[in-house]
Amino acid sequence: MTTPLVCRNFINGEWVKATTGDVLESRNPSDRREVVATFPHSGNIDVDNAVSSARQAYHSWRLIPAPARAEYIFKVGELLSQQKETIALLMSREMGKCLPEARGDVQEGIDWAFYSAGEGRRLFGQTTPSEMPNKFAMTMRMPVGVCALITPWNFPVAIPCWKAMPALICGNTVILKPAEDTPACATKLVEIFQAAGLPPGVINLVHGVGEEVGKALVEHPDINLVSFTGSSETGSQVGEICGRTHKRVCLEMGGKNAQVVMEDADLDLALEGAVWGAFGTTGQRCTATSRLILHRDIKDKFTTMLQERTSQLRLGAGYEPQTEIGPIINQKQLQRVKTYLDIARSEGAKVLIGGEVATAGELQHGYFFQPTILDEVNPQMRVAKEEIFGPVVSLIEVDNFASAIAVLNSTNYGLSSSIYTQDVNRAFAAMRDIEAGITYINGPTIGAEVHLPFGGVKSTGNGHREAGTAVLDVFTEWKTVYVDFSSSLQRAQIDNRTS
Ligand code: UN1
Repeated sequence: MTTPLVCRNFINGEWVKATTGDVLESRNPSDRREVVATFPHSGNIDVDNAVSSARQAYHSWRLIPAPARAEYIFKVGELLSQQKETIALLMSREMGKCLPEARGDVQEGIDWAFYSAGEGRRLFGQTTPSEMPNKFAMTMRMPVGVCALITPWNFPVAIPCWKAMPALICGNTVILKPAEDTPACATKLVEIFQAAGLPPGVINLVHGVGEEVGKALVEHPDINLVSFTGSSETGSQVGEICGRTHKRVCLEMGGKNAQVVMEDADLDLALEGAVWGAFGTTGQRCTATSRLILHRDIKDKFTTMLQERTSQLRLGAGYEPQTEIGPIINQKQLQRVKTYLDIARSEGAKVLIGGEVATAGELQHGYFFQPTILDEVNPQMRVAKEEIFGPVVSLIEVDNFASAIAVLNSTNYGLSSSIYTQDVNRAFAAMRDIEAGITYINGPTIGAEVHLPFGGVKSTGNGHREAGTAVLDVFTEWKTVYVDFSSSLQRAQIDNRTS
């Protein structure tokens, strides 16, 4: 056990306690006896202070040329690279993911820094002919203003980076409200932004409880934009408040992602994809594979292969070298997974393997759930429709390609999707017909790259995309500029046409 890290809020370039004086604890999900960090239980005054600091900083930050703003982010990337191992270790203790995955999480932040730093020299607008002579027309991107970034615990470095970095390069200032489960990771990340020399107030960090600090930020009249990643329940509330208070809002919510395995698939490849997609990060990715849609001709064989491979997976603390499946983040989520197992049983699904909380030996001190396969699931069951966010995958049998796609599309969500087939015609039909923001052909549902749009259709999102150049449309407003150099009043064509 190590001494708990003492986290503070970061407001206007200073590390400060909550004005309430209260603190909360972040515990190790692999061993709940260990307090990883204490962090401020902030209140409305802390939120007000952070918003006014970000507003103040905005006036000058937006005027710094974008290539110069991007240089700070490049520096963040360099510092993150230097501290990758330390932060990954901390993440594995605080959030539970296996060390190689924790390194991957930090690497995603580094990739973001170097990718988005280049954007400082692009931020392209358009020039286009005017309909009038001696008149020039163009578009340019403007920052939106002060942005509240509300981030989840499952990618505690990558997601804050993929929101904050483009937001800052576009000229906005930000307030990060990280999940209550990962305050230490957020603190280390913001320390790096500070070390990169960002001016005071450009990035602020306010810790606390979502229903208090998150809500206060979303309701705050001086916030211009909210970018939220988290549950659909909370996302709906965030969207409602932002609608009422006229804020731009980017929502990234749940998924019920499926991998289809057709009868012509390379089954060994599909197996590796299914195990990684379903059980990587203990199934706690919004892109995790939670349904396997299996063609009836390969169903039995594939199920046997999957069961055998799953039975070999080793549970443990993420920082133990042999571990393949880490803990669930907290008691509440563990209870949620247990409840879904009760629902599955009561609806008639068959538990092929797993299905219980794991308590053997050292596991008793953490929140572990056995990797679980549910068989005989039909698309109407709740376990086939609702997000579980744990190491549970449901098997659904189909007769042909058309029903595979219909079953895949039969949920309210539409984030990630995958199909394993050797048939190029089916692959292209799947790309066209699957209702999801991301489709993988012969790859698992997880593994999105930073320079491509990330997000989902239907109830997964609200039409925005993060990552890639698409994220610039979240963090900027378009300005259209007309320059008339004719020295005369030229009415637009609509007001000028004779016929
Ligand atoms: C998430 O699924 O919660 O696509 C984020 C991936 C990662 C990000 C996942 N780049 O697997």
